Amino acid sequence: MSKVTCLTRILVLNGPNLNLLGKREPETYGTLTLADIEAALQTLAESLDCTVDMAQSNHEGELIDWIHQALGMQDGILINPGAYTHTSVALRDAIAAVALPTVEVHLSNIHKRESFRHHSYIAPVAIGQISGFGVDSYLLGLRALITYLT
Ligand code: CA2
Repeated sequence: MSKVTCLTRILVLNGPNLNLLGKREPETYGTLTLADIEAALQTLAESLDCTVDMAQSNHEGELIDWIHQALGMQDGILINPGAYTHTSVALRDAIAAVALPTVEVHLSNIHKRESFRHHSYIAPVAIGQISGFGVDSYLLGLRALITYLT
């Protein structure tokens, strides 16, 4: 008997300033670096039989280009849009346009922070939002996305 494995492909995107994780403001965002988070996602991905392609950008257009390129290449998107969560109609339109199942994640609980962080342009085009659990927001988000897709 032969076993056929079908890897689910997930694009993991991080938005502006998240490259500073672990280097600034540990009281708000913790001490883990983005590399630590990506390593934890990679380990989980292996146990969930999926691949994760991970990237971070401080530039809105670059994030949008990567979302466009995901069409036909990826099965879903896990994204922490950073501050673009609260400002970017363009990012929201890109996610809506490719229509790939998308999970929005945040390290901090955006709903118990400043009021300008309470609104997300991304949430209405995402299948769900996970906020406030640090690195676990990403890990829970990946699990939820894989469960949704399979
Ligand atoms: O809690 C989150 O994950 C956020 O997406 C983080 C964004 C913030 O604008 C969102 O409202 C919530 C900010 C990311 C900035 O990351 C830094 C990391 C270390 C030092 C300074 C900023």
